[in-house]
Amino acid sequence: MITLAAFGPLFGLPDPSPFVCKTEVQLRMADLPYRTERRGPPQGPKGKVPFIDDDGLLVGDSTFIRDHIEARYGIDLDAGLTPRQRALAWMVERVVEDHLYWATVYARWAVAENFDKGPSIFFEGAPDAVREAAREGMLRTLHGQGFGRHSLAEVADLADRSFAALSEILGDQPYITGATICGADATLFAGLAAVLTPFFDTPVRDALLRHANLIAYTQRMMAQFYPEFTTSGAAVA
Ligand SMILES: N[C@@H](CCC(=O)N[C@@H](CS)C(=O)NCC(=O)O)C(=O)O
Repeated sequence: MITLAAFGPLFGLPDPSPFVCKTEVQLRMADLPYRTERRGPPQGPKGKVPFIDDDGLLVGDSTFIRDHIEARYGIDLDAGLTPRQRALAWMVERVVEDHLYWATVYARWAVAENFDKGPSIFFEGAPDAVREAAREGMLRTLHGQGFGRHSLAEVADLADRSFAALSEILGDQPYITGATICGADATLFAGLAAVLTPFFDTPVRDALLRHANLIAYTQRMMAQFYPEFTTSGAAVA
């Protein structure tokens, strides 16, 4: 049985980490039995979550977890896609994980009121100094990545360009590459849901709210993969 290290439902989301959420959706797409367990980044092979424990084998990083489950269980989450659609799917993943993710991190960690009601929860019970050091560490990471050098409005502007591009690509298709669901739909859904949660009121979210097809897509995916979450009263918009 696969165990997925996760934080658990938080911030109005199935998981506060879009990478965990992506992996969970891919496990559900693959129809593989799994359970989640609260294990923190330091316990993982890459020092991050998600990671899985598959009968004693630890695999870290959502992309390598996908590789592992596809190879070990004979699954292709991109089955039916043309080479061009597969290429597009990879590009979509890169925009979501290497661009939009950092706008999400900025909105949660760099905006003081969002940090106080959001990520600071991870350090509940710890001394204030630990919480502050973690926040400063993330701000340094954002500075290194680049977004930390921008204002919130500039970050929202950059995010908006990615939302506009994704909205254009999605159009009125059910899934990002067309009629057939693929692995990148898990990534896109998780990345959009992380922004769309009403728990954090940010200009990045406001930018996403301008794209009705992305909102409808996120809600459809939530209903498809987390019916229990949708009916528990949580919402993504
Ligand atoms: N490339 C990784 C990214 C995972 C990631 O950034 N996870 C964050 C949570 S959203 C984490 O564990 N951060 C803890 C840390 O960096 O110490 C993946 O695809 O799994």
